[in-house]
Amino acid sequence: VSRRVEEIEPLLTRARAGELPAIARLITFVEGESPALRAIAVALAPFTGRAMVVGLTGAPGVGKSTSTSALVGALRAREQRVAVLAIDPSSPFSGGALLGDRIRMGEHATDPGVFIRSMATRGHLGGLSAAIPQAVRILDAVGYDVIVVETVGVGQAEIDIAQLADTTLVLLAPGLGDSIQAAKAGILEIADILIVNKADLPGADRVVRDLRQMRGHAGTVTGWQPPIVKTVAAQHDGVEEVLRAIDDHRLWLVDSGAMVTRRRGRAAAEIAALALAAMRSRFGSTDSELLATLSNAVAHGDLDPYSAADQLLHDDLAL
Ligand SMILES: Nc1nc2c(ncn2[C@@H]2O[C@H](COP(=O)(O)OP(=O)(O)OP(=O)(O)O)[C@@H](O)[C@H]2O)c(=O)[nH]1
Ligand SMILES: [Mg+2]
Repeated sequence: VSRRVEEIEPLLTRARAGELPAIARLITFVEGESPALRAIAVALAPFTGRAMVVGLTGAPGVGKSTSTSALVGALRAREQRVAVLAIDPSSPFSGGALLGDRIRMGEHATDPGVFIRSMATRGHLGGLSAAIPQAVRILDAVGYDVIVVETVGVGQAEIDIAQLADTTLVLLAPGLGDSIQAAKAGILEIADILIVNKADLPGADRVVRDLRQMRGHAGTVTGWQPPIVKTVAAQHDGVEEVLRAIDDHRLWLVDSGAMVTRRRGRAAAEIAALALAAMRSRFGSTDSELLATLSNAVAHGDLDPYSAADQLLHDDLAL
């Protein structure tokens, strides 16, 4: 490992100096599941844990990318360095999302304090749960103050984002029956901050009312009740309020000790995802000699499958 660390050291130095191509290269390593990732993780571990990770999720077209862009602008005004990971779940729902994001976040394209990257999760065992945390670690270690992770709230993705983020923003908008959808998907349970975007359209106040009702007594146990913020992201309206809500939530996280608990939970999920992926690649291949021998024994009734699995895990043959 040490030799490999030396090989990647110049790249890490450039990335930590804020050179965008070097940072992009590191993220490409994550996407390609490069063998260099191990050495990168070893070298970067001491620099992690400083960034604020903000998750942003919601139904397709609700205004996530527009909101992210507005949020980036507001954070830049505070002179914070910001990284954005837009997760493309490679589902039919996200057609054209990447091109659209490039246009909507284009205003930050020439700002050296902003890193924007779309990541596809197809091909990763465990999707978001395996790859994205590693990308977040890298962006944290190279010095971004805030990392915004945007995911479409389809299927499992929004659950993963709540696990990954310190603060999860859930976006809704009028006209899509969104609040009802949200309740069904359990989105309210993962929201630290609820945002009703497109407040310029009719029906926004009704969504706010619905949310208030559904929110009910949420937070009476934890001490954090998700605030509801109205925005018109397309006009940067309400973005300062969102930023204030994020600040408030961060203070609560630190004061209540929830930050430590959340980050420990995140680390546990990361370790489990990596361990399971390693086990799958080690034991899942049907061409292993040990597995062939054990299968033969089980098929002949010389061994039961539980004992065979134990032997496979311990990598020894004790027939
Ligand atoms: N009227 C109105 N339109 C908005 C507002 N915010 C965003 N939009 C528009 O809504 C459309 C979708 O916005 P996006 O930011 O791409 O939404 P998204 O949630 O990122 O979409 P996907 O990534 O495809 O899931 C765009 O045409 C935006 O211009 C708003 O506050 N008011
Ligand atoms: Mg988008």
